[in-house]
Amino acid sequence: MNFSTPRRALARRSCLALLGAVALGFTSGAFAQTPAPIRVTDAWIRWLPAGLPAGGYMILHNDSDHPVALEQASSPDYGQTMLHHSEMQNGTMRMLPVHSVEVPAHGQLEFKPGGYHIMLMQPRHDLHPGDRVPVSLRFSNGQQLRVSFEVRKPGASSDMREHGGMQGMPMPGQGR
Ligand SMILES: [Cu+2]
Repeated sequence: MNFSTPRRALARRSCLALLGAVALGFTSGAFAQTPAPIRVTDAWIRWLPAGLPAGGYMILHNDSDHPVALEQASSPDYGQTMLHHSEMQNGTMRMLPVHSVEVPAHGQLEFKPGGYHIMLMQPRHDLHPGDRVPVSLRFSNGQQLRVSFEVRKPGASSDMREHGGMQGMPMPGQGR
């Protein structure tokens, strides 16, 4: 009810993180130290028409003394989710799956068009610009975050160019 004091808000968040970790069956070793606080800002999904895979972008902030890696992303609105990195190879933009993405201690890492992104595939229903999509993020320190991503229309011309390059990507399961 009352979120007026920062201490109270922090305690609630820690409690939620703990519950999430217990539900997933993490060992007690994960709690030998306080889970490092990862924050997410500017979370958005690039809208594409009718069932095409969409890219999820955000900025990860690591306020802790240790590097923390994003290991998994999932969303109830999509049947399959992967972590991808876009790279230029022989003049063509290609997307490669990555197992984890490390955020440096006291640093940040941006998921953005042309770089790291969450590949959101098999949408379970029609999504439109302005919609909000919940995405769960799991980190190497056991922390879990549920983040609300805003669906946005592709705007800049660079977005469109990259999209053109994405058409030639290997489909999930074929690439490596
Ligand atoms: Cu991708």
